Amino acid sequence: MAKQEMETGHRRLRFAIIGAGMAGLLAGIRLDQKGDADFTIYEKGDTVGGTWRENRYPGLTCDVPAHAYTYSFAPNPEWTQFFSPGPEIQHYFERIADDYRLRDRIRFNSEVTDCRYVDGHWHIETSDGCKDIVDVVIAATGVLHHPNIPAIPGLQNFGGDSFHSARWDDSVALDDRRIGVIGNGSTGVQIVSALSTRASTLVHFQRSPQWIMPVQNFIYSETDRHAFRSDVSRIDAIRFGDEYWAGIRRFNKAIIEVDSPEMAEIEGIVLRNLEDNVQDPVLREKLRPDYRAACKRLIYSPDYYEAVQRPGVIVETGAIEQVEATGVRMKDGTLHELDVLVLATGFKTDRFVRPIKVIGRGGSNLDDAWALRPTAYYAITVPDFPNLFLLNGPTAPVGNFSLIDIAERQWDYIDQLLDLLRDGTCSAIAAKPEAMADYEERRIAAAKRTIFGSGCTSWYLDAQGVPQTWPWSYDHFAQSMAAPRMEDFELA
Ligand code: NA7
Repeated sequence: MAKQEMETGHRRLRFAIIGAGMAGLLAGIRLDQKGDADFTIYEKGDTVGGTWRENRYPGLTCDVPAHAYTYSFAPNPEWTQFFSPGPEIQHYFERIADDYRLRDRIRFNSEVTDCRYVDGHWHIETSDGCKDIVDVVIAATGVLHHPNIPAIPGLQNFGGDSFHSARWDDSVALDDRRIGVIGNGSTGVQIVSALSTRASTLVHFQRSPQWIMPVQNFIYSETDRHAFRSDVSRIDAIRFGDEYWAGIRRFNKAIIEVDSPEMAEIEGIVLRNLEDNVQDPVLREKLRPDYRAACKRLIYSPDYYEAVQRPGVIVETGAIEQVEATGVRMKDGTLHELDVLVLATGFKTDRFVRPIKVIGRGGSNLDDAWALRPTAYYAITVPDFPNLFLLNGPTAPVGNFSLIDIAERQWDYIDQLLDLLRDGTCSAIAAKPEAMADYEERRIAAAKRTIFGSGCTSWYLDAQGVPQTWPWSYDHFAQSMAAPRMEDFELA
């Protein structure tokens, strides 16, 4: 028996983790804690953090309370606000990588290009010429990181500075300049709120209006942080407390029971926010959506309505004709002259795992398996792709709650499957095709009934117009992750 097997009592497995964002770091920490020392985290970027590394735009803030958007095992008394700013979150993940001694396990600037399942092992290739052969692949590749560049004619002709929100150019001056922002998802709303006091003029190009949930983002003072440092139960009271979880359950019920009192409450709040806080009736009508609240991902903002009512801020709802050297031309002939044009136009949200070429058992290609829509059995495994496990993959819960909590629960599930590899019960495990088909049939039927399927466009919808989300209750998700249904798996 090898030395590690004697120490841990289980087979030595080699792992490749793809991505050193929130989920990839989690996988590394958990494997290490379990005694699975033989893993490499492959990261295409030059540091950890994933989405928080890539997004650096002004106003970037997580819309999940800071103390809930942390690993359960690594509370952070240092958050300075109820909703943390992006740079603090990036700093947190950098610190985690140091505290858990992960940096030596991460191969940076190494983009995985190929994963091929050959004779019971995954053969990995990276852009920097690395080849690896592993037993298990953990795909922690994230959801929102392939920028969607809109097909607006003339974009390349713009004479000023232009970039996507996730490719922010820090060298570009913003103060007292004429700035345009296309897109009003969470990103566009946060950017406009942040720049409304800095730009000389700010044009927010809005294709569809958004419902806005009013929130307060209060500061944690040094006294608060000292209290968190000296007594972690104060942090636990926030992240594990009844108030936070009751809020999650209420919101979750609203999403899945669209005619519930919980949804009526949300509708009432966002409608009052619009009616009470936008004074100009013309602007108010421009900002009024014609679809139900939370159909698109609900935007939480303390100050968007205030921002768009500042002098020099224009909400432009006309159709864009083209981009010209000096600005954006509308179909009615209006030209908005601009120095800076920000594309807050979202992401290609069907790219899960891709563009990595993934070839599974018998030559199955993940691109083919996902030709209709990306999906996975309980969001974790795909038939014919044994020992490949997804974190925050397709059909996992999304909504205004912590993806860290989701990934931790998914890891607990994956870990139970890994135990079967570790103890020699099997050397390969994947969901049965019939279990996958049954899951998808039930999931799609339920997803269409959620608020996300109630008649709007959004990044939650797949190419067939079906929400690519977990459509049941959060508690059902937690129960499902607590214990895999072993009869749904093929063991080899
Ligand atoms: P989103 O939420 O996908 O928003 C993208 C925005 O860009 C949305 O307002 C779109 O309008 C708009 N858009 C996209 N293409 C165009 C074109 N061609 N012309 C005009 N407007 C366009 O992305 P975000 O980055 O804001 O947020 C993504 C998630 O990141 C967010 O939900 C959080 O989870 C974090 P549309 O509504 O389609 O009319």
